[in-house]
Amino acid sequence: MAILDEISTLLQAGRAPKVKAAVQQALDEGIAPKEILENGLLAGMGVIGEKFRNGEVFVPEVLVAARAMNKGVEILKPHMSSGDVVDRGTVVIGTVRGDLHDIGKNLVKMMMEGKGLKVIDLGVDVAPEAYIDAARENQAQIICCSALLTTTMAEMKNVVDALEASEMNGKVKVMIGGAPITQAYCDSIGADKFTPDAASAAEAAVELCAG
Ligand code: B1M
Repeated sequence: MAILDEISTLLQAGRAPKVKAAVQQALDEGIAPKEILENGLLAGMGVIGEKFRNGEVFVPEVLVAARAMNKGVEILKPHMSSGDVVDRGTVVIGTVRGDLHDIGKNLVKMMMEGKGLKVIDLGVDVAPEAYIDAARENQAQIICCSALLTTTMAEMKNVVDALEASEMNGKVKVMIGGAPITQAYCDSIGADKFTPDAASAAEAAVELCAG
């Protein structure tokens, strides 16, 4: 669809206000929010990621594209939530210490809120103790850690270890995800659950809270 290609192109150019307007236009045309996300916004981010890897664009371009992505997601967010006032549990989420990537984390948050979970968002560059303090303060059932760098994913083990050493051990589950994360890594650090994408993370979180 033309408007989805336009969203992708505008995002790649980092035109945040125009991305917002185009996302709204796509919604007005009756295109499903999930399709706008996957075939418009994420498609554009995929192109930027590929160009970044190949050295065709650099950090500033990626940054403005990421900002445009977040603005587009803001418009979609109310349309992706179930709207039902249900309380299925509380989750603490953040990107691990040393890591500033938050687009995937924000998507996970959005999907979880859409499933009726209360999400406490700690942002990026989150120290292990901060996850545990927030889980304690908010009586959360799950700590969710996102990491995009192979150099920062090791922080997830620090979160698991800090939790095990605290009085919260056994009361809170740890879920992990992000591009470099695998099931094997999850098993190796003793985290409770790995999911590869935002939708499956939200489903797993609902199951863990129910269990
Ligand atoms: Co960065 N970066 N970046 N970057 N960046 C990557 C990740 C990289 C793969 C690019 C590349 O080289 N091809 C590479 C990592 C290489 C590696 O570690 N092996 C990289 C690098 C090297 C860097 C810097 C070191 C670059 C530099 O400064 N020289 C630097 C690090 C800064 C830091 O964090 N300390 C850096 C900086 C940046 C920007 C700031 C410019 C920007 C981030 C802006 C922002 O997030 N606000 C940025 C971006 C945008 C990217 C790419 C292009 C896109 C990432 C993204 O948002 N993808 C990325 C290349 C790529 O991935 N193609 C890259 C879209 C997003 C929806 O996907 O986050 O994977 P993702 O989330 C998915 C799943 O992984 C999953 O759900 C989401 C969708 O369903 N998921 C979870 C995520 N978290 C989850 C948690 C869960 C479950 C599922 O449970 C809890």
